Amino acid sequence: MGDECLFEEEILQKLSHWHSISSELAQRGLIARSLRLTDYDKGYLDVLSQLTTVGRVTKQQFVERFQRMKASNQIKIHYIVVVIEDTATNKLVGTSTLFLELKFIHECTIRGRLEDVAVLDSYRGHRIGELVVRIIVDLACEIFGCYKLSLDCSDDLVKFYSKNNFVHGSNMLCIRFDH
Ligand code: 16G
Repeated sequence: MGDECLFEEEILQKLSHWHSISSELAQRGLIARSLRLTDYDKGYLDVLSQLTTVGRVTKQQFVERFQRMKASNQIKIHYIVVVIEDTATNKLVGTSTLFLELKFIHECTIRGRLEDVAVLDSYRGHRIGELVVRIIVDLACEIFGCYKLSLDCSDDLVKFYSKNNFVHGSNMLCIRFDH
């Protein structure tokens, strides 16, 4: 099984803040990159489980989901999962996702959704969350030309996202299905 990337990592280097973001991460022994097929073994799901319930996901399920996202990206990019790796331990310590939603409104625009932002407990307090969010904001604005980038989060994280340039807009409501 090759070490495939979910998206072409070169796009990260085109971001206007890439140099400062990657240098700040490098000072902490960290790198930002695309999610890779081998990240099941590097603790990707452990990082996500800091955000919410992940449940039992086998390696095969992970690979199948990854390949489905990648196949979709090969038609038109929709799933950009960025991960932060500690180069000393080769383990993942943070992640964030940009989902690109195609719209008819605003002359067939694209809406970005910031999803699944998580940083391992033991790595908090080092600005990793800010940096990983900054990457997604820049991708949405500079690379994909999104007209807006939105997110939903728990009440205790409103302050964090407000500090990172998000403003309260519309409300988020949902129906939870009991499968
Ligand atoms: C947060 C996440 C969202 C994730 C949800 C899962 C961000 C900005 N938002 O709202 O992406 O899907 O948590 O929570 O990371 P749930 O399991 O309660 O639906």
